[in-house]
Amino acid sequence: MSIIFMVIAIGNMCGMYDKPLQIVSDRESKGLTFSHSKNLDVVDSYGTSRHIAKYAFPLGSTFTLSVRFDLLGMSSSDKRPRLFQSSDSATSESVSKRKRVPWWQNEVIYQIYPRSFKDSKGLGSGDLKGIISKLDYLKELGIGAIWLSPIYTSPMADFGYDISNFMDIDPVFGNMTDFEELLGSCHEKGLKVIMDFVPNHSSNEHEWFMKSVQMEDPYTDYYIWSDPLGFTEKGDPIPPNNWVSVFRGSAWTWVEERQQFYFHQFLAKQPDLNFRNSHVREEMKNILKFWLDKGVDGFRIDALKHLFEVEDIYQDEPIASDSNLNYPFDYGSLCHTLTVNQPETFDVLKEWRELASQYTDKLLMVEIYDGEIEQVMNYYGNERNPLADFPFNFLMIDKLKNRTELTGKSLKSTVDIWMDNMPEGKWPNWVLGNHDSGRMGSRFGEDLIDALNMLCLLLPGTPITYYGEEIGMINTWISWKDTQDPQGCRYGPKLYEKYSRDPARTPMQWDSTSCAGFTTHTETWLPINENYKTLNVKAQIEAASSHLKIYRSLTLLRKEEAFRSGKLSYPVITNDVFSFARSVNDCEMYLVVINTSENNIMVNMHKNANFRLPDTGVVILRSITDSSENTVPHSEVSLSNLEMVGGEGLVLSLDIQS
Ligand SMILES: [Ca+2]
Repeated sequence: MSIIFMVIAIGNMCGMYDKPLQIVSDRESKGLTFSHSKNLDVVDSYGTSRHIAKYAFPLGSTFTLSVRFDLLGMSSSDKRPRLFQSSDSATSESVSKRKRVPWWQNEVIYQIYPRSFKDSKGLGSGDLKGIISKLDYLKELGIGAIWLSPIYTSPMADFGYDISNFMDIDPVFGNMTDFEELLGSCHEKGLKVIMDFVPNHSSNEHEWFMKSVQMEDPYTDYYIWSDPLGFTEKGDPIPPNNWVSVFRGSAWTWVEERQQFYFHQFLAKQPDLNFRNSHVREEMKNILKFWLDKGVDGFRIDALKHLFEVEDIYQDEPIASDSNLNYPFDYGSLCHTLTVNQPETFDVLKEWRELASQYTDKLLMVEIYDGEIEQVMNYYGNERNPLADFPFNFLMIDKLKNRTELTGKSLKSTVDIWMDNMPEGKWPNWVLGNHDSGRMGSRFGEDLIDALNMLCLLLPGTPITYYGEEIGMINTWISWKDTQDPQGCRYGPKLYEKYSRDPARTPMQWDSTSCAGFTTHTETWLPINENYKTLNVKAQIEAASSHLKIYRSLTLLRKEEAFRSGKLSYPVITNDVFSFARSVNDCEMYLVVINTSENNIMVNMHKNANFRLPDTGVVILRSITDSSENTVPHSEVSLSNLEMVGGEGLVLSLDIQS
């Protein structure tokens, strides 16, 4: 007798295998792995018959699978085939036993730089309607949330990080109706929406600042104003201290009208708000409440460590010992002891946490670039005093600057720094690129793109993917004439290339038509990378294998319980090899192996191993650079002789029970 049922129902069917059984599924693959302690006959959609104990379902493709197994004569311990399903259905036993976790621990967060994602109006720069038109793409990608870089009303001196109205949408991106449509459409599709929140400063064109200049109450002290220390012989006012702006030059700008300086950690067009003023604190809470009440799912809090400066501003910061830096201009020429990570910052973050806690499951992630890991970890808070859900983990950007610095050993120590310092009970995250850093393919090498996405999506924690990294977009060279980024502009034509963030902000490459399908206009706000004719979404959907297909497979694969909650271990770490394993229930293990070198190598996972691995594994995914017959997905490979091309990543499924 045969029973036919959908694979999805397996979790509830355990215990019914007292008769010969056939499984037939024509359901689109969710990346399942089937395994059993006895060999079974499996016929896949290609008509290939296999007599095996393990079968990795093809990822991201439609298939028909038939499995026949005769349970008569099996011992009772054999009677439960282990079928690991990756559907987000709650039918699986292991999923139902797991304690409820907030959505952001299960999902991939995808950062959209709205100006560069998709233009719906034919103006050459992206907008909200453009994002709405690509939601199906995002859903199919398998991400769970979008984080939008700022879309608020802004004079765009720092591309939206200079906000003149925190509660409205800039016309460049659309209007509030468009935003509400975007939010509603995302929620209909099961996608969360995270807003950028930029509390440290406003635009100098914000009405608060204009009223503050006029000393109009209650705005007089909304910003950080200071009398001059004195005047030079020429009659120029002298700033109260030596503090330098992140974007170079004095952090103080003189206002004739008020006969005072105001302080700005960033551009002069971005005056710092005075968080010692209770009205300012209330205003910022009202802004958060405004967006939470609209239904947004969380915030990415910008430049938080800059929120407070010491109260007594008549103190200089010490000069750094690095003589390569140009004092008094470069930000790095000072040790920032008085202007970052001040204790009051944590009090304000706590207020925001308490506000967010009045809603359900709202995510607070904070941007903290800091060389001292303890400082970064402070933003998690602790059990008694929870603060951010996580500060961004920028270690793979800060610690590993290029291919030479990226080795198996350095990757391991970089992962360890986060995992070892993270407070008890907190949740990790992984960032490999963003709007402030170069594209990962350009920093480390294009051969590593798939491997780096494997790393980011399969380590325990929340992955944050910058738009375009799923197709392996690389930095675009931008001429001085085309440079837009204020950080690049302030360093001038000779130095701008070192500092400009434009190369990683160019338009998304959708297809090979004119302007990469990004806009119908003939020009774009930043040039499109010339490689768009071959490197684009459409080409990668149509290709037999592509970065995009690997990425989609990874978002499916990480729904497996082993990746959601499994243990993390490192079987082999050498200069050339970074490997990690994720396992659950002591029976199924996934192994991720990355060849960090540029050379083809043979890896023996049994040599210098930290624990015993089985003899073989089944290939689930491999980098698109590998075309060897031996590592074709679904094939069984010897763990003593893993052939890997330069920069390759491999994901294997192992049966560790036998
Ligand atoms: Ca500040």
